[in-house]
Amino acid sequence: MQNIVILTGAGISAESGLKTFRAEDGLWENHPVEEVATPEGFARDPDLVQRFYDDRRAQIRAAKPNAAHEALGRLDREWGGELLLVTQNIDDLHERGGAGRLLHMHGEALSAWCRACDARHSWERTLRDGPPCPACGAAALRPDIVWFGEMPYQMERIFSAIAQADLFVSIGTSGAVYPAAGFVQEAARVGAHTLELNLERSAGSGFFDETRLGPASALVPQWVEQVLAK
Ligand code: BV8
Repeated sequence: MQNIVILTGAGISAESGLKTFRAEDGLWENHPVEEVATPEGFARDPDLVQRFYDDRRAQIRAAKPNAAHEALGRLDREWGGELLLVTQNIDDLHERGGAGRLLHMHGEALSAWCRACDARHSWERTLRDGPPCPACGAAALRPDIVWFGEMPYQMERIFSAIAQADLFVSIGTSGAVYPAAGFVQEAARVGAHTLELNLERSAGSGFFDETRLGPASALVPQWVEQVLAK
């Protein structure tokens, strides 16, 4: 077993204190998704959306990677085969957990995107006060986030990694949002073994060869130990 593709969702950062989306006190509870995570919502009320992501950016900066992030960092350092960690999360806890072979398919909270000159800038401050773009000076910065109806990032790289995968592992995701929710079927189609690590069964559980239920901070270090022991 050489080539591994891992998909993560909000559940892997829950134990770092970052809200998930669909839990009862989830992110979508207090902010209707169409208001804060669509280009239409941004056009309608940019201040509401900028404040939503400014708050999340501050929460992310205050958060710390947990044992699940750390274990994936270790796997990345010690795994001699191909490895691609695809996250739906906009936080940087995978990077701070030591992962390098990583991509954010739905964007990053700590990045700002200029709609005037298309430049992207790492961004730790707020955007609500309309700061000028460091490259072109225009007050046209938006969160560098993939909103609903927008094309996720690096889809070719993701599909070519899945096409070579021997093992596909999904961690902390409800399988409710596409195209991410469809990756397991693609992995199964190319003959990869598919494993789900999640607190509860997800919408996609039926597509996995194996599902292990429990908190990521316990399941992920256990699984990484197992894989590296082989
Ligand atoms: C697109 C960034 C078109 C913003 C996000 C096919 C069928 C139906 C609908 C569609 C379809 N194809 C496209 C659509 C439309 C839409 C979609 O899927 N809608 C859904 C609602 C039905 N998809 C899109 O719009 C996508 N774009 O398709 O573009 C296109 C195509 C070609 C060309 C041009 C355009 C873009 C979707 C991306 C939107 N942006 N995030 C932000 O973060 O604010 S999505 C966002 O929601 C997350 O990134 C993530 O993807 C999703 C949330 O899911 P999870 O991360 O799984 O979180 P959730 O809370 O749901 O679940 C947490 C899980 O963790 C639970 O299972 C829980 O049990 C578990 N858990 C909790 N604690 C723990 C734990 N597990 C372990 N340990 C714990 N401690």
